[in-house]
Amino acid sequence: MDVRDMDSSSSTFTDITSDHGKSIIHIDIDCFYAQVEMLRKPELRSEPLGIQQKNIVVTSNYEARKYGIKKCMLVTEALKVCPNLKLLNGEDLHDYRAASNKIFLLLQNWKSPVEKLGMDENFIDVTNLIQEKLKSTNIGNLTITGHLYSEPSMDCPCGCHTRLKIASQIANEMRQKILDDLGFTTCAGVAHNKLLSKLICPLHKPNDQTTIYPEHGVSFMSTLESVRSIPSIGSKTTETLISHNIISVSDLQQVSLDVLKKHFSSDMAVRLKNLSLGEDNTPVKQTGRPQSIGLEDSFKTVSVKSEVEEKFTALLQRLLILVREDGRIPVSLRVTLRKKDVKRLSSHRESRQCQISPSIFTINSGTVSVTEAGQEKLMTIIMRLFNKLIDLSKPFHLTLVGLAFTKFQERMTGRSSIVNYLMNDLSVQSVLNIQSDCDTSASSMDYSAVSPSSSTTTDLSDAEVEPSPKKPKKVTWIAKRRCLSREDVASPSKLKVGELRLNSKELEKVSELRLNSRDRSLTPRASPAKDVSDNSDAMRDIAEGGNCDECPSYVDKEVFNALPEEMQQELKSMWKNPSNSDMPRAITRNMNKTKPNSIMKYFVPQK
Ligand code: DGT
Ligand code: MG
Repeated sequence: MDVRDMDSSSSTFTDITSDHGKSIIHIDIDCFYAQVEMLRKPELRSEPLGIQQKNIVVTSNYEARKYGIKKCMLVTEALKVCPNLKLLNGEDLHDYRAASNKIFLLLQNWKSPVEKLGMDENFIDVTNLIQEKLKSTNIGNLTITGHLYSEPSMDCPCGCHTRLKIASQIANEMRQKILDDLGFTTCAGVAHNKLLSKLICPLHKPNDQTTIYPEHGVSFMSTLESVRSIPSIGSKTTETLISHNIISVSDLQQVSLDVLKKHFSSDMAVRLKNLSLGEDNTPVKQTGRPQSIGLEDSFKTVSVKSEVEEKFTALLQRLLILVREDGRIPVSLRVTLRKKDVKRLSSHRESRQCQISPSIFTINSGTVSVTEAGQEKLMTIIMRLFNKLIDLSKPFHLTLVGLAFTKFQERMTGRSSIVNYLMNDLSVQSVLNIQSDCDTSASSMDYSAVSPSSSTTTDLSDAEVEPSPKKPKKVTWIAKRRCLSREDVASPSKLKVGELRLNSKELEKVSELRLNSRDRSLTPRASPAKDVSDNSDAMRDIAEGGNCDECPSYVDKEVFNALPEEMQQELKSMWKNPSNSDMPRAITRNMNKTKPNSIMKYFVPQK
């Protein structure tokens, strides 16, 4: 009997029943850290190998697993079961992260959304790719590549079996490419949703793949012994479920929705029920850059402030390497502690975060770095946040400290620069040149897209720790200049280039305006603005472009017309006089001597 039939309210708890439209692949690298080490030293392949972090073996190769080495075994225990276990220190994650990024990049080749999960797992939504392939595939000859969880009794009328067969072939191609190009063996799971693709993936490991058809979701889920095996069920939910005697996934399938609603919110109860039945409609979201970059260090106990400071100093050093690799400038810092609490069964974390000034960071030859003074400043901020979390007048015992940069300022000097939205591309370059000549600070000119914080902790209003970076204000100015008459807009004297900061929503708005404007424009466009490093080219373009009475062809006339008369006049005279081709340097020299009504005053970096 279908579990659904057991619950009279089942028809109300799911709106995703029989939606088999998607085809999702989940790929997981076999014994990931161990494979990275074995690729570096192939002689390790034939030996039992464990990767050690602190006193724990976090993973081992399959040779070691034959001896009974399990993930997260204590080193002492592991050496008991396998005395000849070769141990390598895996605390430096640099190479693992680099390998992880290569795999993620390689998977982009299939032109389908790829969502990275942790270091060695990726979801790929191949739904659209399959639609394309179906046009040229003889579906009569299709077979599953790899294993099939269970043979179907009949074909599903929606065609999902055919689609999943093609998906299994794509999964095989992907795994082969990862092996050929990067040397990693992998496992894959193929299903119509993320949940089933992830859970079915390890069924035949290592180096193999499994496909499951939608109609077997319920029976497969019922084989999972613990509700904790369901990826989105965390320790708290598990605790609550167990306390109500719901231990296995089968228990969760059979409990009524009404009972679940007594212990969870209505939405959560429905979600739990759906998951237990193998139903999941969460989309594969293309992974962008991480929303936060953080590191944690756990230990037995630390109860002295100076020791905490040492831990934070070491973490900060490592974190700054990650920031350099990432290339964005952090504008928010979070400190996390785990306090030892004998009264509570589960450990708990507390966090505080505050905004930090982007000026702490410098950019040298395109690389983000921090001076010693900057590092001291960061440590002062970290310890202030620590003081807010810990009452130092009382004894404290910590088992973990963590640091994370949680928001970033994008350095947009290329295609996405805000100035792209102000003017056409060539003139954009010239504006950037003014900036690069006038102002060497990291952020004065940059548009900052502050990514949403992934933090779930309470934000601390911490103006006293560091002044907040300015909130975006200028988008309305730009937007208005795109579509409103001059009388409608505020005085341009407020436009200081240093204030051009947009958040992503605002950027979208401006982008939309810009696209509309482009659609209307008949002017042929120059190629997109490059990262500006060569002033002379940009200025030559400006000088050569002044062949029109009103303004050069590369200037967005709509924006130009929205400028105040005085500004238009000044620009026109500048374009008429090619000798202005050395303008940026002239501006630098004369910045403090500009006439009261000079256009230059609008480009003075904000002090
Ligand atoms: P697999 O997939 O079963 O063949 O083996 P792995 O090693 O790939 O295991 P997986 O996919 O769960 O995790 C990927 C890597 O993440 C693994 O190589 C080491 C690391 N890792 C896994 N679990 C833990 C953990 O509990 N703590 C720490 N520090 N690292 C872990
Ligand atoms: Mg793995």
